Amino acid sequence: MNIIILGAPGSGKGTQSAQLIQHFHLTHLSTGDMLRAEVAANSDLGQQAQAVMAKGQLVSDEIIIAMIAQRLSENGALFDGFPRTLAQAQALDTLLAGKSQQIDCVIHLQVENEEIITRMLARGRADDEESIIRQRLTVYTEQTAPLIAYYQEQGKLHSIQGSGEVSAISQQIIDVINARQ
Ligand code: B4P
Repeated sequence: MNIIILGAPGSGKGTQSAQLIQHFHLTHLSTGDMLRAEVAANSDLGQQAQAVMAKGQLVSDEIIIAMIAQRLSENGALFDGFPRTLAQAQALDTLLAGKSQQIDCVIHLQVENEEIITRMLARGRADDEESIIRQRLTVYTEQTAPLIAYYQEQGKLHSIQGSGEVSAISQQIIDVINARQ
């Protein structure tokens, strides 16, 4: 089973992924976590990525797709924060088709922008400064939100209200995934 968790920055993708990988025993593939690990290791890729992330922009499709391609397994995965562009989504479809797999279900977490800003200011990660958060929300609208229609047309999209108790949101997602199996 391959599942994507899609949503604006701060919508709770990482938070919900932590619950879902335990419940469904999936491999967690978070491109944000991978990039932060590269930054922490001060690798060439990390140095490149840090500058881009600090501005609230997306790291290049080429780098991201290569990172994911290296980590795909035969057992299915939970994709967290990936894909974020149409090019990434199409590349993922091609990579999975090469393994006779496909995306089974896309969970779209919906949260109002003002709640997102409040959450992220409270989190206080390096890229959680208000002007950067607003930039990331603009990038989301322009480059990532088109994926909602992409997966809707394939009949794979499930939109879930992402505000409220974390455990109640997790349960709704689990119910949606179980209903598709
Ligand atoms: P990510 O690491 O993907 O992070 P995110 O979108 O900021 O956060 P997420 O939605 O996971 O929120 P979280 O659960 O932590 O991306 C970081 C950067 O990496 C991007 O800006 C980009 O530069 C780069 N990048 C990553 N993937 C890329 C790709 N594919 N292509 C190009 N570039 C890429 O939740 C946020 C906060 O809300 C937390 O403090 C949490 O505790 C809180 N929260 C969660 N659920 C809540 C709830 N229900 N109620 C109240 N608070 C809640």
